[in-house]
Amino acid sequence: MPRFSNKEVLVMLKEAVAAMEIKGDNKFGIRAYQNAISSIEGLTMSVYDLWENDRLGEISGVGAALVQHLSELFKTGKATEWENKKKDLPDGMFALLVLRGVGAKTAFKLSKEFNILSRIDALEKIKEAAKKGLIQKLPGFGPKSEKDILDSVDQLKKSKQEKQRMLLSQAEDISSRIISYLKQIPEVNEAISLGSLRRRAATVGDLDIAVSSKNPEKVIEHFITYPEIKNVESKGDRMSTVILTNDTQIDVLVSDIDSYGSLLQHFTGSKQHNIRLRQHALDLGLSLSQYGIKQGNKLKKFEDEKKFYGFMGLSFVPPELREGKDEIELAALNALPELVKVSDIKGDLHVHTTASDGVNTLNEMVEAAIELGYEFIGIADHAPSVINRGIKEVEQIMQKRREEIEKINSSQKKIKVLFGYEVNILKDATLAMPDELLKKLDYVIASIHTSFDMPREEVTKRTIAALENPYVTILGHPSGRTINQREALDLDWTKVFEAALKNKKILEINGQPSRLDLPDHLVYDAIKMGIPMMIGSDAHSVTDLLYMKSGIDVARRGWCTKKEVLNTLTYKELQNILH
Ligand code: DGT
Ligand code: CA
Ligand code: CA
Ligand code: ZN
Repeated sequence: MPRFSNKEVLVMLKEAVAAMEIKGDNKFGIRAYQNAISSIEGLTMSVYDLWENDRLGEISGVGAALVQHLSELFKTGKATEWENKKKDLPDGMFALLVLRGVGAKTAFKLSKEFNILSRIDALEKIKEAAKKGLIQKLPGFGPKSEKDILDSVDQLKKSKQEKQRMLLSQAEDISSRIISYLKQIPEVNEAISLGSLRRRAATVGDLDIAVSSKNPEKVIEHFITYPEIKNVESKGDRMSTVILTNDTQIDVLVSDIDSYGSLLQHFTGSKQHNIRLRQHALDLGLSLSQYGIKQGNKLKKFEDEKKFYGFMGLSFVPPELREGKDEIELAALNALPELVKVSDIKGDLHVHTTASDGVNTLNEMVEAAIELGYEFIGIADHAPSVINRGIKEVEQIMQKRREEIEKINSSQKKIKVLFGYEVNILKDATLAMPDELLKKLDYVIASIHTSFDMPREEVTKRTIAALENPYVTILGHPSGRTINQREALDLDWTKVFEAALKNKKILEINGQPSRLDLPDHLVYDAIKMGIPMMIGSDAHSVTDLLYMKSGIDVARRGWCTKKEVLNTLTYKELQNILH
């Protein structure tokens, strides 16, 4: 069975709801499905994973019946109940639900009117009808709704055509497999990834791999026999481009050992950085290439990059900074920032456990944090729902949790455990937990997990309201994006940053590979204004704690030094800042 993604599950649930609406099903039945949808939309874990761990029942809003449907879906590939609901309705209508402004009733009406029976040509047919101006003639429709439908079809097409960029983490997996393959032959001296991967960009288009060798031809011959290759696009003495079976493009570049440094510099980019560097070289009467630096007719070769930069009077520019800002001017003054690094991190403040949607217990997460050498670990489970359980019960849960944490803190000296929650910023801009409970915590991460699609002004106000709450410490994954899946919230960042500064709040750099949020260019802007960052792994398991490294990548691309990052502080220093 395929592993269904949350997104796929959501599409199926939404189609079932649409069918129920058309058939005029019972309101409570529909409500149950809608609750499940909004709760799955806010989940940070995969529903499929939860099923594998027999924990579907723990998703709030997902009752016994839905647990059974989901289990059937994951086991057999289909959920009979949902299929039955859609029986007797034209299949084509469900393909229309993805269009902006098209709900169940509209989709049904359009599919009847234009005889759209199958999913396959549904969008083509509706586009045709819109182009002919037939939609605006229907009762209840007008020129505006017709244009919306047309635009929305075009947008969908475009986003499907655009080749998706890989997540940095995926690119890294592929590149490390290729590099270990390359290193199987003794002719490979060194091999590393260049381009956007080396610059640690959040997404990567193609992979660029550099090799140093005394025998470049042998390296190329070896490379093109890599088993995952679908097609060899080009093959030269020192260069080859291939496409893998998963459609990833790989450029391999081989150089002699004595000019490897120049090759690294040249193909690490970015293009903008290289353009500026070339200008800097020209000003010195030099010209640059992947083979070295030319002064008149004389070519000087460089074994390593540091010497390459040094020859032009520049200090080494870390790859994360090579984006064409003012890194070259600063390198000339030896004034580049000393970027934060993994070993500066003294703890993690965004960690989930089995108390919410994590897969490891409090004790397991604490043990793992000790292994990592952390001084502190902040447990920030999703806060228990006050609406479902009532204040009294939530208070008891918190009391019990506090005792568990105290017990760990008093029984050993290696690590301090902090008690926080990740609290939802609701659609109406209030927090999902009242102040009287928030103030009992060591700190609070406030995050948006639902209703992402809000107009700019409204979602900005919603975010600022959270920043103005005196008990909120950190704004979690502030942009709300998930890469390749969900756009960032349409926030007015200047206003958000001003509010963070004024209220002395901290912004998270969330290290989950598909979030990487705050995005790097916004980190750069925020720290310029003096707003501190907290790098959180958002771990939902022991191994996820390593997402700290991905967060560090983002921080470095945002020019963060140690002093801008909260969790480089010692536990003592941190205590003064938290509640
Ligand atoms: P990507 O692949 O879209 O994620 O971004 P990059 O930065 O890896 O871009 P890519 O793969 O086109 O090129 C790698 C680096 O090589 C790029 O940052 C600049 C450098 N470079 C230098 N000369 C050339 C050239 O002639 N063609 C290309 N494509 N890149 C060059
Ligand atoms: Ca590339
Ligand atoms: Ca390339
Ligand atoms: Zn979250």
